[in-house]
This record gives sequence, C-alpha cells and structure tokens, in this order.
Amino acid sequence: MTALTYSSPFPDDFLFGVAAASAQIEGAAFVDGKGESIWDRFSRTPGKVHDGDTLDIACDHYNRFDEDFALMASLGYKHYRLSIAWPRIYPNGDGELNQAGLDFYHRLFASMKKHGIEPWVTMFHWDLPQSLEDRGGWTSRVTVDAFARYADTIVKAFAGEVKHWITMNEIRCFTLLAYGYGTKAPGRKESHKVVNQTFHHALLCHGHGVRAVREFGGAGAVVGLTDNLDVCIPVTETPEDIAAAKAWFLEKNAHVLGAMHAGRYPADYLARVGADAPEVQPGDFDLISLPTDHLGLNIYTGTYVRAGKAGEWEPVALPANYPKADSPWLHIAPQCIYWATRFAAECYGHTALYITENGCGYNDEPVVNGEVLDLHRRDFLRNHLREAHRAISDGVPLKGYFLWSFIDNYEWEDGYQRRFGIVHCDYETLARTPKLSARYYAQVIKTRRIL
Ligand code: GBH
Repeated sequence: MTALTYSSPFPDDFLFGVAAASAQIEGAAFVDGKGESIWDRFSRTPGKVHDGDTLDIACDHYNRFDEDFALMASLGYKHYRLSIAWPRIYPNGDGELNQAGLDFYHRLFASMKKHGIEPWVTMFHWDLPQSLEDRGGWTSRVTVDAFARYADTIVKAFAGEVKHWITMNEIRCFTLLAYGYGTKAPGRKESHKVVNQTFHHALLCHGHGVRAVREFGGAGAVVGLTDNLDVCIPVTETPEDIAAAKAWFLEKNAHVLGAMHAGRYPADYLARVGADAPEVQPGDFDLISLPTDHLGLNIYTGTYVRAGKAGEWEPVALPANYPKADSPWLHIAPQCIYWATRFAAECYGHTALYITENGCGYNDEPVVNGEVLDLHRRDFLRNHLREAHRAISDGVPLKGYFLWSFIDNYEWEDGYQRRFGIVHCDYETLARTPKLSARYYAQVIKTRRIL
C-alpha cells in the first residue's frame, strides 16, 4: 500500500520563502552614516508607537545577519525577501551617497550567497529618509526624483548580487494610512486630494524602479510591485456571489493595480474622486505602466462580499466574535489567498504571482524549555497554504509564497509587543529560537506537501 499524504506536492517551480524588512529587523538605526528615517522620528513622537518602542536595536540583524542566514539555511529556507534601507544609502534621501551603506548590503548578500539563500529585494519598505519628509515627503515630486536616483544607485550597485526586485511595499500603507489616517509615519492627516496625490507619486516611483532594473539590472533580472490589494471573498461560491466579489475587487483596486494595468486612471475611479483626482503630468503613465515580470501580493485577510438585491456587490460585516489574531485587523479568513490570487490573475492578466507576505501576529509566546508552541500560527500557515495549493490546482499562476515573518520584529505602531515571527526573538538577550511553526514550515518545504 502506498503511504497516504494529505496533499499532492506543490509544483516543482513553486518556491517557499520568508520575508522581513530593513527597518523592522536591522537596528543600527544611527550606525555607519545611516540617516534618520520617518519611523525613527515617528517612534520618538510621544503616543505614536506602543510603549514608545524605537527601531534602534530591533533584532540587531545588522550585526547578526550571518547567524540569521545560517539559521535560515539550517531550516531549509532558500528564498528571503528583504528590503534596503534608503537612509543607509542616501542619508538625506538625495544628496551625498553613503558608501558604508552599500558596503553593508554587499556583506549581507555575500553571506546569503554563502548560505545558499536567494535574495528578493524590495527597494522601499516604508523607511523614507526624514530629510525628504521635511521637503514634503510623498506629497511632493521631490521624493519621486530622489527615488529615481536611489533606485538607479542600488540596482547598479547590486546587479551582480540581486536578480529579483520588488519596487515598493504596500503603497496604501505609506500613503493612505500615513498621510490620510495618520496611524503610520509621518502621521499626517491630509485631504483626499493630497492623499490621492501621494498614491500617484508612489506609482511613479514604482515605474522608476522598473525602469532602473531594465536599464541597469543586467541579464535575467526581474521586477514587479508588491501590493496589499483589497481582498474579498465571495460568501458562497456561486456565480452570483463570485461576480459580485469580482466587481468589488475591481472597484477597490482601481487606483493602484487598475491604473497600472490600464495605463491610466480608470474612468469609474476618476468619476468617484471627482475634483480630488491626482494631478498627472505628461509621460507619467508611460512609467507607471511599464511591463513587469511578476506581481507580489501581501495577503492577510479579506472582506466577505455577496450579490446584493439589485445584483451589485454587498459587503457582509463580520460578527463581533469572528476569529482574529492579536492584530485587531487580522481576521482569519484563509480563502483570502485563493480569491486574491485568482482575481488578480483574471483581472490583470498576470502570468507570475507571488504571495510576498502572509502571516499572523500574536502577543504572548514565551519560550518554555527551549520551545515556542505556536499552534495558532502553525494552523494559520497550514490553512493558508491549502488555499494557495487550491489556487494552483485551479490554474492560477501562483509561483511562490513568502511567509511573514522570518523572525519577530518591530511591528510598526504596535512595537515589539506584536510577534509575527516563526523564529522567536528575545528582545533582552537577542537570542533566536525557532518556534514550532518554523519547524513545521521546514517540513513542508522539504516534502513540498502540506503536512
Ligand atoms: C504588512 O502590512 C507589512 O508589509 C509588514 O511590514 C508588516 O509587519 C506586516 O504586514 C504585518 O502587519 O488601519 O484598520 O486600515 C500589513 C498590512 C494593512 C496591516 C493595513 C494593517 C491597517 C488596518 N496592513 N492594516 S486599518
């Protein structure tokens, strides 16, 4: 009798990875010439971040990356998504180049290579140089010009070490949440018009990132955006609810993915925002709509949608006791993986999708006898991988999955309290302890099956 396994294997070309970001793990916030970032400033502004936690030390990855990559390799994790800290490269955003910043990442990539780990590099994961914020930040085209130069610099510098590029991480988080709601750095509350303009500038930077890789990335370099698109799940998998959910999806994602795909702002988006539409200069959309090689999706949760009485979509509110992780926004709805990837492929015609983040944050996870028994995270991972597997079986061109996060880290305004890692970080001793979920993931990667 052949042994029964739960799932058929993931396809041979499907890759499993882990993710993190510079500001959240590196520490060394003012070392080797690094400039101040908006998060360095924001975290020191009273009342903005849980417990006033700063990024000064974080996981001290800056000094411990070799040890971290050895641990990654020992667990069989061969793909790692990281980001480059813009203020290490250009401490003031533009102006003088900091060679020590480039040297740090050369050392880091050399260590990854030594340990057989492939880098997937995000150019911008929210740590904007404070000097640019002082000159308008994402509301200003000064930031676009500065980013273009930064992108050119890092792609030229690392073309020999990096083949997989991601331009921006989650546009709406550093635009809408940062300049509209004010919950993320720099914590501003601007008008709809200004916020729409920040989206436009972020899209332009994405375009410059693509351009830079085409010009300087060398043979075999690939590039795409990572978006945290608005995700929905049809309440019932009937043609009516699926059609309603798809209409919701198209509307909610019109200003980022819709615009990139169409090469202009979609008419229904422009009709909705009216006089608050962003100002667009000639040539902007030539950059924004440059063809990309892949699309990264950060998927954590989703909104349930059904067909309304008149046939259009209708969101269904979650009951108060709907299950969630300790992050209040993180309602656990594994089908988000299936529907986000399927709709992204269907609506925008992408041929290579990656889940560039998926994971869950919980607070209390003590190390007991050398173990962290995070069964909630193991279940989360398993249930979301099942939906990824299902998407692939249904023909969705999903090519990889990066788990957020390799290690507990600085969870932005939630500070160090909220732990997303599959490796535990003791913030007193900086000791690393792989959790049960890390060992589970290692077995999945090794067998290429959901165990
Ligand atoms: C990602 O953001 C980030 O890329 C990563 O750095 C982060 O650590 C990780 O996920 C875990 O949070 O204010 O009610 O609109 C996650 C996506 C979307 C989560 C917006 C917080 C705010 C909810 N984020 N959400 S609300």
